[in-house]
Amino acid sequence: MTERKASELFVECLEAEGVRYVFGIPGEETLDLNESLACSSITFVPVRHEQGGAYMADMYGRLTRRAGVCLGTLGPGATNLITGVADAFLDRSPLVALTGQADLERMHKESHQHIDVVSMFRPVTKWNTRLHSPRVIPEVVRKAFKVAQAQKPGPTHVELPEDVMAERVDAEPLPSQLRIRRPEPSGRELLAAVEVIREAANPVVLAGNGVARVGAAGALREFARVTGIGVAETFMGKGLLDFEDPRARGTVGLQSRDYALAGFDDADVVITVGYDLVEHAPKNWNPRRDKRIVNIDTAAAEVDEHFMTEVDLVGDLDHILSRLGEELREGEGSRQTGSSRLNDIVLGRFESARADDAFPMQPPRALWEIRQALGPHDMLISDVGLHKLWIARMFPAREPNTVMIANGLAGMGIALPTAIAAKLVHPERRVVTVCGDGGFLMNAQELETAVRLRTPIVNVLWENNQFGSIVWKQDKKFGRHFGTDFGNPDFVRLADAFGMPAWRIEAVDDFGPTLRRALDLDVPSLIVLPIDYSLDVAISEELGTETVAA
Ligand SMILES: Cc1ncc(C[n+]2csc(CCOP(=O)(O)OP(=O)(O)O)c2C)c(N)n1
Repeated sequence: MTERKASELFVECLEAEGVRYVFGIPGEETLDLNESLACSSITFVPVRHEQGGAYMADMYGRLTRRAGVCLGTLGPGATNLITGVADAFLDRSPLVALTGQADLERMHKESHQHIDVVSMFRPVTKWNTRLHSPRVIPEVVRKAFKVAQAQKPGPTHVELPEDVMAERVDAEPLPSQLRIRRPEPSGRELLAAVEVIREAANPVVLAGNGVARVGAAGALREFARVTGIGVAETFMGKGLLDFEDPRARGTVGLQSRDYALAGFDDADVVITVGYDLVEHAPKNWNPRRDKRIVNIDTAAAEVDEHFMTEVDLVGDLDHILSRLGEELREGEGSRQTGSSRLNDIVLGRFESARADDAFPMQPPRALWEIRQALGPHDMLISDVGLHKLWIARMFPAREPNTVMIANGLAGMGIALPTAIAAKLVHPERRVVTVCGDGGFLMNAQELETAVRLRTPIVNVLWENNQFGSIVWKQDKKFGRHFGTDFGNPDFVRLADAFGMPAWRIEAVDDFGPTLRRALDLDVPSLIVLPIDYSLDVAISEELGTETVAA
C-alpha cells in the first residue's frame, strides 16, 4: 500500500466501480478531486449547468444499470444539481452525486457558500453522507454505488470536504460487486399467485418501468404469450411489449377511460409488474377497490387504499414471470384477456395521420414522421409538456427503453441532457428529442456540451409560444388561459450560434426529409417545428377526461 492524496484514492474507488464518466462542473472546493480525475481513466464531462450533469448521470444510470456520476461544488453547485437528482429519485435511476464542501473546520460557522447540503439532499436520495475522514473512502464509495444500484435503484450522495480530500491516506479500493442478488419468493407464495390468476375470469397485466429497469421484457412477453393475458403499459413501460403483439393493450394513464378501454373495468384480477405508483395512481384503475391484485416487483408494494395487494411476489422479475408462465401455460393460444379497444382507437388515429396535411403541423403527423424515420432500437426522448402526453398516448414502441418519458418528477428540460447521455451509452442508435419551446430553453445551454462532445442527437422543438399543457388544462378548467404565453428567440439562429445545423419547417412535407437529413449527420442538430395544439390530445370523447399532469 502506498500513501497518496485522498482524492486519488477516491478516484481509484470510482474506477473500481467501473465509472467511465463524471458529468459536472468543478469548483474551488473540488480542485483536488478534479486534478485526480484528470490523471485517471475516467472522462470528466464539463457541462454548462449542474442540472444538465445530473440529468446525464440519471440517463446513463438508467440505461446501463450502473450508477451515473455527477459532480457539483458546494452551495450553488449543489443546489443546481438537485433537480436532476430528484428526478433519479422518483424515476428510480441509479446515480451517485458528488458535491464539494468547505473545510470541516469552517462548517460550524457562517462561511462563504456554505449551506447544509447533506440535509438538503437527504429527502431526494436513498442514502447520503459527508466524508469525515479519508480512511473510510473505500467503504463510503462502495456503499454509495451499492445502495444506488440495489433495487429499487435511485440516487445516493457523498459530500467531500476540501480538507479531507487533500489529506494523505494509505488504503485501497474495495472490490466492486456487480453480482446482483436475485431473491425469489417462496414456492407457497408463487402458488398462491397461480391460484388467484387461475381463478380469474378476466385477468389483465399492468406493466411499468420496473420491468424495463431489470431487463425483464423478454420474460414478460413470454408470460403474456403462454398465458394469453393482455398487457397494458404505463408511460415509462412503453415498448415492454411490441405494440403489434396481439397481447399489447396499449399505453394507459392519460385519461380516465384508458383503463376501461384496455379491459380494466371488466378485469377481476390485475397483475401489476414493476409498477411504480409514482407514475399513475391505482385509484385510476381500481376506483371501487374491488380488484384482486397480484403484485410482482423487486420491493414490497407501496400502501395505497386502492392498491391492497392479495399476493406480493417480491424478487427477480425474470424468475417470477417464468415460474408463473410455466404454471399457467394451459392458457396458451386459447385465451385473450383485456381489450384491444384503446390500442385500436389510438393506433387507428396514428395511422391516419400520414394523410394529415395541416400546417402548422398537428402532433399525430409529427409523431408519425418521427416513427417512420427511426428503427425499432432507436430512441425518442421526450421532454415534459403536452408533447409528452401525445408521445405517451400515441408513439408506438417496439422495444423497452426506446421511448423515454420522465413520469416521476417530470421536470421540464430533461430531454436535451439525457439525450446526450443516451448517445454516449448507445452511439450506434439514433436519438431524437421532442421538446416544447418552454422546456427546451430550460437546459438549452447543453447544446454547447452536445456540440463539444459531437453527440449527434436530433432535437425536434415543437414551437407554439406557449406552455402548451398548462394552456390545455386551464382551458378545460376555466375556459381561458393565463400566464402561459411567451416570445421565443429565433431558434435557428440560436442553434447557429452554438455552431450546429438547424432548420425551421415551413411546410408539412418538409419535416420527414429534413429529419432524415439531420439523422444522417454526425453532429447534433435542431429542427424547429411549428405545432398546432388545437387538436385535443383526448382524441375522442370515448377516452374520457384526463387523469395526469404533464
Ligand atoms: C421544471 C418544471 N417546471 C414546471 C413544470 C410544470 N409544467 C409541466 S408542463 C409545462 C408546460 C410545458 O410547456 P412547453 O415546454 O412549451 O411544452 P408544451 O406543453 O407546449 O408541449 C409546465 C410549466 C414542470 N413539469 N417542470
